[in-house]
Amino acid sequence: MSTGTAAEGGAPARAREAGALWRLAAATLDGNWEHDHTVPSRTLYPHQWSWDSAFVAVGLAHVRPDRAWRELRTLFAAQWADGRVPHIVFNPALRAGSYFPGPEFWDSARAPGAPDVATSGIVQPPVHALAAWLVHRRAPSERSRAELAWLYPRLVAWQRYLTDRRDVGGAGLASIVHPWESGLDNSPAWDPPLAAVPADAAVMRAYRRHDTAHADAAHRPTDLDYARYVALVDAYRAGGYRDDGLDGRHPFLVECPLLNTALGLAEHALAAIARETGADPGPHRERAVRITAALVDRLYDPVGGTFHPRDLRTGRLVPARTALGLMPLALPGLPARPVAALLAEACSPRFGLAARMDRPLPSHDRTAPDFEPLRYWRGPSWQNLNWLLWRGLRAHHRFDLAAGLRDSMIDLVATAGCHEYFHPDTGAGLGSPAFGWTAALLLDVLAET
Ligand code: 2M8
Repeated sequence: MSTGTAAEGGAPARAREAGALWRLAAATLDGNWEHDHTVPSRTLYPHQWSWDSAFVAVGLAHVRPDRAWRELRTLFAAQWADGRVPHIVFNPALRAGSYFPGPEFWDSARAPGAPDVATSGIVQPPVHALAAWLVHRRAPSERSRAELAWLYPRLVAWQRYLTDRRDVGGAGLASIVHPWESGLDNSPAWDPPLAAVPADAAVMRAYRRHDTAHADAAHRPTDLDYARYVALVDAYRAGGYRDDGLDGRHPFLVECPLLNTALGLAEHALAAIARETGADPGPHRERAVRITAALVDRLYDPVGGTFHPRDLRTGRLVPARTALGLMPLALPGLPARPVAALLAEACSPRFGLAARMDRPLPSHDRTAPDFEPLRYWRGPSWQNLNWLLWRGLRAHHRFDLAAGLRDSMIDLVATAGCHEYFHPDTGAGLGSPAFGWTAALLLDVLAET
């Protein structure tokens, strides 16, 4: 696959292509808009997803800022009393069975502190403060300041939930209780901790998977994966989605490098939002420093030169080298050594980052035996990971590599459309064909070009 939109045709052709891509991305977001939020995909994911909405807001800021704010407001209107932002907010207008596991499975209504609307009980990476800040920065106005002021206490409560209730390891990082909380559902990073969760694939005969009706089963998590996903929700829901005492009773507890990178990025964004809304940015800056230090201390392997999840059940780092490990580069305060190591890791044959990329960035080490180019988060290229890394490269002044990654991101959509994910060798589109964050984040990189 040839990457680099500058390859043929010169500047006017490039500008024409950028214009067409812009219109495609804006039309995709319009098509996925659903009265007060954006669905990730009309077929596969017809409700509102937490981190999708944050990425989508970043894109909407370029074309429909009113909707960007609405998107975030709708999500935060479903925030739980303890501060958690649920990973799915269900659209009550949809028929039962339009997604598995649906509202009846999560049964949030019975959980203390859940909102009136039905939601899931788990979370996703907290990229919302960053999104809110970027939406405001795109076109600061009285309106955007008012939106920031509305969101600020909610975003602070969201951080508190993660840092106070989810710090199961007691070292200043949040733990995830389900692979879905990382956003990278079936990443090889979760194989060892997930293997310890007792489950039988036959359990899935009692349920109807919705995803395999809309996507190729060979591209999706297996039935055994799903049996374990279901078992983990069962366990968490049985405890009323409470977080006290998780250590003794929950079978999956992991410190994730991506979720904790987002946690640190959120404190940086909250410092900026606090400054803008008349609050004190100091505590946010201090927390960003502490989270960054805890990430390095707990999840960085100085010998291997990358970050790994820490499985709290065994106390050990999970050995797989996945794209999760590159994500701390997004933190502006990351010390020089891990920065240099992550740049080397990203530019190695494992991930192939370059100023001119000949293949897209994979979500997993392409030299690993368990690399699967077609299966979801086990190899394919995803635009949200590309975008976070792109921002990190710019934060660390690697504008050459950032430009290479940006060109690759643009090329993927130019070649295949706004697909959910892409084949890491050919760039062919995989998963849902009209996917929210792919469209949104493309707008953001095009706007910076
Ligand atoms: C995928 O996750 C959901 C469960 O939350 C699923 O597989 O059904 C992941 O790609 C996740 O990161 C994403 O937020 C969600 C909606 O796009 O789909």
